[in-house]
Amino acid sequence: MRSIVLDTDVGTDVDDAFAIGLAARSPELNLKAVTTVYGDVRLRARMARKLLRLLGTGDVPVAAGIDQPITPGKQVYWGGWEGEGFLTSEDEAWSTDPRGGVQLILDVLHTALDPVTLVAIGPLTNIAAVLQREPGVTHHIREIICMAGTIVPGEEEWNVQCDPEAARIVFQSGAPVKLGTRFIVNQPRLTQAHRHRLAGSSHPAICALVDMLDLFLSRKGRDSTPMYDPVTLSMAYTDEYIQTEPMSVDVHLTEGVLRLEPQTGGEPNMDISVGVRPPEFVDHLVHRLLS
Ligand SMILES: [Ca+2]
Repeated sequence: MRSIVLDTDVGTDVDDAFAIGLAARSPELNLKAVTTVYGDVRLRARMARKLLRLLGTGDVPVAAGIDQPITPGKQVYWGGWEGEGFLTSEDEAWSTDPRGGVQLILDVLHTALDPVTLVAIGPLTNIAAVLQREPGVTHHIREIICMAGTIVPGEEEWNVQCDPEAARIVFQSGAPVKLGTRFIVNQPRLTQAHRHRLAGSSHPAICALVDMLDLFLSRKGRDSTPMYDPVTLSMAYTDEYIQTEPMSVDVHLTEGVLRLEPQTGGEPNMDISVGVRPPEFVDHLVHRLLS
C-alpha cells in the first residue's frame, strides 16, 4: 500500500469530494491524512471530516491548512455554496486538528516508515509552506502529484492561478513532481448516466456525493462536470488512466502568471500528463465508489 496525504479545497468544485471518496475506497492507498487549503479552510475541513466519517474512514486525521495565497495581491474566490445541504449545526461542534495542515503533513512525513506521496488537488499553498519550512523533508516524499498547470500555450489553470508563487516553489523544489495538467484531466466527465448509477445506492456517503453533485450542477447550470481531481489521484495507484512523460520543463513566474514551457533536450525535471482514457476512468470511479 502506498501512503498518501490528500490536500484539498473541497467544497467549491464538487470533484474534490469524489476524490476523497476514491481515496477512501482504493485498497492500494493508505490515506494518512487530509488537509484543506484556500479560503474557509475550517469549513472545508468539516466537510472532509464528515465525508470520511460517512465513508467509514473517520479515523483519518483532518486538519485545516493555510487560508490565504502566499502570492501578494491574490484575492480568494469563494463560491458561496460550500457545505450547503451537507453540513449541519452538529458539525460546527467539531474542531479541526490543532496542529494545522502544514504541521500535520510534516508529522506524517516524519513518522511514516516509507516515503509518502502528497496528492495536491487545490492551490499549492500548503505544500509550498511544507517545503519552505523544512527543505530537507523532500527525502520523505515519494512524489508530489498535483492537479495543476498546463503546457498548452495560452491556457491557464485554476489551482496555479490561485497561488502562482506557491506553485513555483513546489515545481522548483527538487522533489519528484507529477502533474495532471488541465487539458488532460478535464476530459473525464461525470454525466447524468453516471449519476443515475450512483443514485441507485442507499449508502449515506454516496447519497451525500449525489446531493453535492446535484447542487453543484444546478449552481453551474450544466448537466455534467469534469473529474479533474479524482483522475489526478488515480496516478497515485495506477498508470492505467493517465499517461505521463518525463519532460524538461522551464518554470517561470512573471507579473503574477506562471508558465510551464517544455524544452527539448534538457534533463527531465517533471512528469507531465500527456494522455487520458476518459470513459474508462469515470466507469472505474463509479465502480469503486459503489464497491
Ligand atoms: Ca480541487
